[in-house]
Amino acid sequence: MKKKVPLHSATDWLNTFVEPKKKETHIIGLGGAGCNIAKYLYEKGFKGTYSCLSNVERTDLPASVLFIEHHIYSKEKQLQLILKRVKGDKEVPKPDLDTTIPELIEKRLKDNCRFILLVGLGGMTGSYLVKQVADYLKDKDKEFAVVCTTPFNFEGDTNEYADKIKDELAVLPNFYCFSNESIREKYGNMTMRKAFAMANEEVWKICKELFKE
Ligand SMILES: Nc1nc2c(ncn2[C@@H]2O[C@H](COP(=O)(O)OP(=O)(O)OP(=O)(O)O)[C@@H](O)[C@H]2O)c(=O)[nH]1
Ligand SMILES: [Mg+2]
Repeated sequence: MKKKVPLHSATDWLNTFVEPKKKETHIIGLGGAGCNIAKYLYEKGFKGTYSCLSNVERTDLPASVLFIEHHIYSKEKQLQLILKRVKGDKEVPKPDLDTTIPELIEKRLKDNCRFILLVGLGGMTGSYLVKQVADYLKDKDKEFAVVCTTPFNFEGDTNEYADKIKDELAVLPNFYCFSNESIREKYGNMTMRKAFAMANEEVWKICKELFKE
């Protein structure tokens, strides 16, 4: 005897073809903080593919995350910049750093995905590259969001620099910023590790709300 196919399962089957395929999300962690936040999202089960970039090798990232070690400045340049800061030169550094987007990242930016850029503003690697990557995506008309954090008040001059980059990024349509300091304001002093974890949780909440259909 011929087996009857229930009507509802037939329509379910049809729907799988009719429904447009949702774009995959590609998460890119830039700089040390960006890598940490990307790792946090991954461990929370945030769906997507992941790339991370830092000037320090990261062996703690999950195997499926594409990690790129990338140096926008030499050891000498880093020392120069640090000394400049130590001497109290308040001029926001705009040295001749290499802000070319690394090839492997650029390749990923061409994918038909939507993107989330994660960065802790205030350092150099992430803060310098996020603008270039965001401009590239904007230019290519890609769907993307930038989610960043700003430093703790006690990080001093770093805040000045973070604010400058934040102002530049704020013109983007999907720009979100979480202040690490707000964790201390709300919960008082605690270890950096705990405060970062709490800040990362807040960034994760922001990301969860993104690209909702
Ligand atoms: N929310 C959060 N913020 C972090 C974390 N780690 C560092 N930060 C913040 O991010 C800021 C930038 O630090 P990094 O990301 O290490 O800087 P970088 O982009 O790697 O730059 P360089 O190391 O200077 O080349 C710091 O001033 C901290 O306030 C983290 O795990 N979570
Ligand atoms: Mg770093």
